[in-house]
Amino acid sequence: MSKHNFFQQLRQNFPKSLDTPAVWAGELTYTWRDLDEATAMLANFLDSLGVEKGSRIAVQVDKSVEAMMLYLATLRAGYVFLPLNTAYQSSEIEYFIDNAQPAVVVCSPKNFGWVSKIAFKAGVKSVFTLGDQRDGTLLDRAAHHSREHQPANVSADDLAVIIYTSGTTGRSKGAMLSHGNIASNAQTLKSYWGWTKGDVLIHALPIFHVHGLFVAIHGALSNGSPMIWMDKFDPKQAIAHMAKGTVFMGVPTLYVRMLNEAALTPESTAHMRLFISGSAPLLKETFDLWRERTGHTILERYGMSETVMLTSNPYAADPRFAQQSERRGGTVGFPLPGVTLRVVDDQNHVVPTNEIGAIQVKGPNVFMGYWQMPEKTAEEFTSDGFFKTGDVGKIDNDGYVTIVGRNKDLIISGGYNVYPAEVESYLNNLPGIAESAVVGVQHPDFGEVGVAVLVPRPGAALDAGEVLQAMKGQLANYKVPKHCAVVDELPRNTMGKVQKNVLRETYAGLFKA
Ligand code: MLC
Ligand code: AMP
Repeated sequence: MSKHNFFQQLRQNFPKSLDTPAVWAGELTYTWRDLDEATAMLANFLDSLGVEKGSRIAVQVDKSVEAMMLYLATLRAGYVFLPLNTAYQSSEIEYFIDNAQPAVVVCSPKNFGWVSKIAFKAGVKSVFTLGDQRDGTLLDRAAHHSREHQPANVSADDLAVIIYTSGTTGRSKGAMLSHGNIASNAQTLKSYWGWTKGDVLIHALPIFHVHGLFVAIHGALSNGSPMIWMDKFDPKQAIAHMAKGTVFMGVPTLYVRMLNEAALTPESTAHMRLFISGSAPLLKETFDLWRERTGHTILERYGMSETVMLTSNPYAADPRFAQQSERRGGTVGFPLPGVTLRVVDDQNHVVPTNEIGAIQVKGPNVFMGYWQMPEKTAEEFTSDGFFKTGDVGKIDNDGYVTIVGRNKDLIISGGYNVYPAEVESYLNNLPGIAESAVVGVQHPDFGEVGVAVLVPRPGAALDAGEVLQAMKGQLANYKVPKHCAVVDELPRNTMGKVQKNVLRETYAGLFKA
């Protein structure tokens, strides 16, 4: 019995007519049969490697339908998928491979040289390549395998995916999500967002983080809905796809970029049913402008790698909240059915309505813990089993949740998380830098970007441009600050702690539109 295998659950929702389109990707059309058979071949190939169940399959490849198939095949065969951002550079990849000890690594053909070196050094037995033009050794090898595969027997608590998230201190942590975690969230969202026959998803996001990988792909597949596949987001193309699509999911930057296009009109979006935003705060201004320009009201939701989706504005009248159906800009809506969300003070006591506190959550969607970090996992849960999100917010009289900030030192830039501590530790190791502080400031396109403030070592002449250049190629591009300032000293409070709020104020206007 493979009823808990999440791939098997998705497959049961494939349409009866398997020869109809499942994905349109440029010139290519993939049918549901293609998805079924290709994932079977890939799953059989993974099985043929003789690796143990529960082994990690680490994947750093450009976005492609085949990359999605590799994800589905990994679930199908009962292994653990470990997606890695394509922006990660060698030192970052080295850490993930050492930490996760994958059995198999799949990388882009262009990166095989350096990735395989890291992988073999860490004891990985198998490294394959997968390009975005259906090329690479993975597909060559899978081509020899059967198009039939019985999905592996797993339990709901068996590990399905590890998603690495950075931390305020120390290195990244691998959030472990089970088949049951992702299945429960997919089922909840399918009904809460009113997925319906005839829906077509415009898939515009990367597939190495939960937004593009889970929320988008699971949404379409669990409804048997086809996807229009964009290898890379392009605002003009996305708007053109709206003539055929009905559902769009994006981080706020995608909405900001589409608003810059004259083609965005009530007519060009008339076929659309739903626009969803998340991963970063959607400015009320963007929410209002979108409604003005298109007549559609964006539905904002909130989630995390550790929990998948937690809250959502209503799609339709929500009987749990006095039949409210209003999508309120600036809020992230209601806790999803099955999710318990509370706002607490420093003593862990629930605060009254409208008061600000730390957001904690519980539910079948909440992850199993951090990979091989039991102490860190224990720290992030309360004694009564709530996960501490690190986000700060409030719940109003009508039940809407608003996120007002974070008690984790985190910058969200274009939907990607940047932890200042990681960037600072890199900067502090560069020659000539005595100390550094990285803060997030408002940015018209990315929402927020990092600014680095540097203090030179005595006698050293620091060139901000050179520092930025030195970082590129060493750190994922989105982590590289968009500006470097050189100062004599950092502002500190009486305890000697750097006053990041002062720095944020100083550089607040740097990128104002
Ligand atoms: C690219 N750059 C970024 C950046 N993306 N810098 C800061 N923040 C980002 N997000 C760099 C580029 O390397 C380049 O640097 C310069 O900025 C301009 O790049 P661009 O060409 O404008 O970027 P582009 O390739 O178009 O990518 C922008 C983007 C992309 C918004 C399309 O960042 C993106 O797909 N973001 C989505 C992230 C996402 O899926 N998040 C979900 C996480 S899940 P240079 O130096 O080369 O000029 C999660 C949980 C939840 O958070 O709730 O969903
Ligand atoms: P990640 O670790 O990449 O999964 O990012 C999760 C974090 O993104 C959350 O803890 C929030 O801080 C933030 N986030 C996600 N959705 C929203 C949203 N709609 N509004 C504000 N912040 C969000």
